[in-house]
Amino acid sequence: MEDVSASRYTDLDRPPLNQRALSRALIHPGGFWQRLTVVDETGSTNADLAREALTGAPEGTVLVAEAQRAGRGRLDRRWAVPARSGLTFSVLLRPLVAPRRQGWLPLMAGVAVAAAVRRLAEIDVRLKWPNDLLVGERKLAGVLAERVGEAVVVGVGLNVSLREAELPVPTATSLAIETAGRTVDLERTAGLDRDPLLREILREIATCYREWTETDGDAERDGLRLAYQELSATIGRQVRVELPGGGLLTGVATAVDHEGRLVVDGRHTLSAGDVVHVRAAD
Ligand code: BT5
Repeated sequence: MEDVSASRYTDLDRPPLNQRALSRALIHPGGFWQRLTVVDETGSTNADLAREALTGAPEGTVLVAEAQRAGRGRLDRRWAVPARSGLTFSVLLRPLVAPRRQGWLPLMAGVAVAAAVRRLAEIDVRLKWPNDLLVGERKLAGVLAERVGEAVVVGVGLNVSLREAELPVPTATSLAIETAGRTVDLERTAGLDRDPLLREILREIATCYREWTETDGDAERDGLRLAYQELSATIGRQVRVELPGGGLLTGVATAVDHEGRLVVDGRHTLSAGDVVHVRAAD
């Protein structure tokens, strides 16, 4: 993969996030978020928070990095963006929810990020199962949920100001690319400012997560399943699923079940760990 860590865009184009302002806006007594740290650079925010989870960091801890040297995707893949061109952060959750329902957690995060982005950037973002955020066929953001004992670290990478030439893969896109050509007025509301975007995303995650845990993870009862279905770019489509063992499954994605698994042709159920890739079939 091309090295995109060095960017020819200047600091002025990409102002840093303000940890104090973010903390002031998000952390209140009795609120969900407990601690928010912004670091200039790290390996991976997911790896860092996983370590903190083991030493007892509380639910509601947030770690944001302006740059990552080894951003993680699923299955040992990478997440790469130039410094300050996107949002790369992780949140620590300790869900007291029946284990069989915890498959919904990463999907819930996808719904929350999509809702916030749709609201601020006014873009038709959809979810590719399990939790990629797509605009059309191109990937705007990815979510990585990793279990650490009883805790779950949910990491989000969202492309904000990347230009075409900076995209790490041709299938990627960014808010700047998707909102280019809008009038100045729309640009202002286009959610290219990372600070309000991060606030909105974190507020949405807290709201969705609380609703979900209050129903003991029952995606049916808390409306999550419906919200997910409405945003889904996968359900109803012909898909080709690559399985880790090299197998291939084709069929129509018919639903997401009560455990967050993708149902293909009404009879095959797939959890995220059983899948390398879900593609729209040609
Ligand atoms: C994901 O994995 O999409 C989850 C990405 C999660 C990244 C966040 S950043 C903060 C936190 N800390 C971490 O270390 N990770 C999380 P996956 O579905 O496996 O997709 C990875 C694939 O997306 C790569 O193999 C590339 O093809 C592609 N990709 C890499 N960087 C991308 C980018 N910036 N935009 C779009 N696609 C990208």
